[in-house]
Amino acid sequence: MTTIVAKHGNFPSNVTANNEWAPLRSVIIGRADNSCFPYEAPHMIEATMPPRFHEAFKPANPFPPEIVRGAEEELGNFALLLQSQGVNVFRPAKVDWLQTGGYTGAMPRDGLLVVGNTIIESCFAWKCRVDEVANSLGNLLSKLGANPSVKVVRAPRPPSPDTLYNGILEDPGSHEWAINNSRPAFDAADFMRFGSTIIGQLSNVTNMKGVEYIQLHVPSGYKIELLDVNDPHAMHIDATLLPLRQGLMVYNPLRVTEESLRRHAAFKDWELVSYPFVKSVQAVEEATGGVPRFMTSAWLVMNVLVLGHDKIVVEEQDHEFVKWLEGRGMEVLKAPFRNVHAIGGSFHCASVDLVRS
Ligand code: ABU
Repeated sequence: MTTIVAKHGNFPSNVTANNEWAPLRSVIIGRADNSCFPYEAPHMIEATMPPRFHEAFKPANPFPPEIVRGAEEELGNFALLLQSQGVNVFRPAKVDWLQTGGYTGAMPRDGLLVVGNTIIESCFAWKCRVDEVANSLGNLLSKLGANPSVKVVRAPRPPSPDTLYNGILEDPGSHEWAINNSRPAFDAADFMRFGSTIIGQLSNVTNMKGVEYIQLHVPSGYKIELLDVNDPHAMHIDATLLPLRQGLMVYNPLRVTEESLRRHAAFKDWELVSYPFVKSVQAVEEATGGVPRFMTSAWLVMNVLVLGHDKIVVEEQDHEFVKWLEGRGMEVLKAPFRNVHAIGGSFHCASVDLVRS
């Protein structure tokens, strides 16, 4: 693949996103350069990462160079694809994550939650991610925040020493999650917009104080509701729910039930469809040329980006899902993304909607 660099977008006159499916006008697309494996206390790695790769989650361990190169090409291609669809695209700054001790700029969805005109920076649980947004997106946030119609909420620094593991390190079996509730912690990817309702989950990186912190900062009229999710390894909701359009959502049948979804008024009258093709992660890796999924499950197939007007971007190898979506009246744009998958996410993780209108 030849790399053609996407032109940086013109600064949007506003920021506004109220759902995951209205026409996408302006977006941030991540950058993979210099990505390194993130690292944390062993109990967090055990709670969230695939066992066969646990050894890799240590400081100063870059992802294999061919994967980083491939991922950067795929992200550049994704950016160009969106520009060809009339979407204004912004890219993070290039950061030497080995030198900063950080992870990546490829997964901006984890770090920024956009609700209405408000951009909320995540209070990351993982210490190696605390400066991720400042380093890769700090300039963009400053420029966006200079617009009086846009509200940017930067994250407070965590206490030093951090208290999130107090009581857990001493007795790992004593808590449901890998973190306690001693200070706000959340990854933005544990939340999804459904109009004035934000559906979220508690997870190994998101606690109740994190949920309360978001509720405090969203514009008035928005309410967070927590979904009952059956997943002890929970970390991000965007391979669990996939709204395709107003009134139609695919859900992960191993993590949520239709009954639990129906408890939320936001899904009243929605058609809720259980994802039909369950596969092992090994089968997925074989089908995509053996590129390892260091950080994710086979459910990453659901982590796609809806562009609005029933258009969607899907990995080019996900043939069954493409056919299924086309059968549902979606126009599917196929793009290669298997190397980005190795780094930790797919099209939804690798993007942040700034304007959906
Ligand atoms: N952030 C993507 C989550 C992927 C997974 O559940 O495997």
